[in-house]
Amino acid sequence: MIRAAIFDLDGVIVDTAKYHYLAWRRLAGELGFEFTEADNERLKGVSRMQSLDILLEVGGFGAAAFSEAQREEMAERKNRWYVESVSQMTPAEILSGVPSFLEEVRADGVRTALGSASRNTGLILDRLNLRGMFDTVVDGTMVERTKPDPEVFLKCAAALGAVPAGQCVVFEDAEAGIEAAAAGGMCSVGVGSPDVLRRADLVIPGFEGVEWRNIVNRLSMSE
Ligand code: B16
Ligand code: MG
Repeated sequence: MIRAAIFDLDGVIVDTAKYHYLAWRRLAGELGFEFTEADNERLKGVSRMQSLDILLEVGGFGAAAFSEAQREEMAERKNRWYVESVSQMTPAEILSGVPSFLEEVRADGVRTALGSASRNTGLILDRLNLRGMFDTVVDGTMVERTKPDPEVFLKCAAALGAVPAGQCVVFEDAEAGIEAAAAGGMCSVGVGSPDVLRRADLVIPGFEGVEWRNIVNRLSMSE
């Protein structure tokens, strides 16, 4: 029986990957190299500092090329550009089918949580007017270990009233997030392509036309 549904933010509720990409690409440009959309795929679900390390590796910079202070400054510079973009977001950018899906989940008596690696989660939820749809929010400011560690999802389950992991389902667009769900003993629904989200219990392309009860039935069949 599923008692809690935990949602990732970027790539599940809203497509902020494009804003992350524009900001990382601008930083790469200032450092004198090109950062492609394919490179950007590697940053999905990964924390800000880990993303910076991947970007610097793509640019051919070795681990010792920059001091800790320089790396912090670069991550902050990127974040300022990113925040400028997401501050302009409106509820129209919520991914198709998401609001009605969340309503169905809640109407079924299932508790809802948002579990994201992003330290900008609060700002984004306010811009989208979505805070009221989640019983709890755990974000990148509240965890020590990033996905694929299950900490963020386990904290969601705890905050929802110690819901056992076996009664939680996680909706995720990143491989690291699907692994985190499995590591925490939770089942998962991948949002995106089955080729990428191979380890998910079930994969959907998005929420448009997707019914909550149908997901529950399909998950119980895959048990
Ligand atoms: P920030 P999620 C993740 O959010 C993004 O997928 C990832 O690309 C980003 O680097 C990370 O948040 C940190 O974001 O710089 O805003 O703290 O997918 O876990 O909701
Ligand atoms: Mg994501």
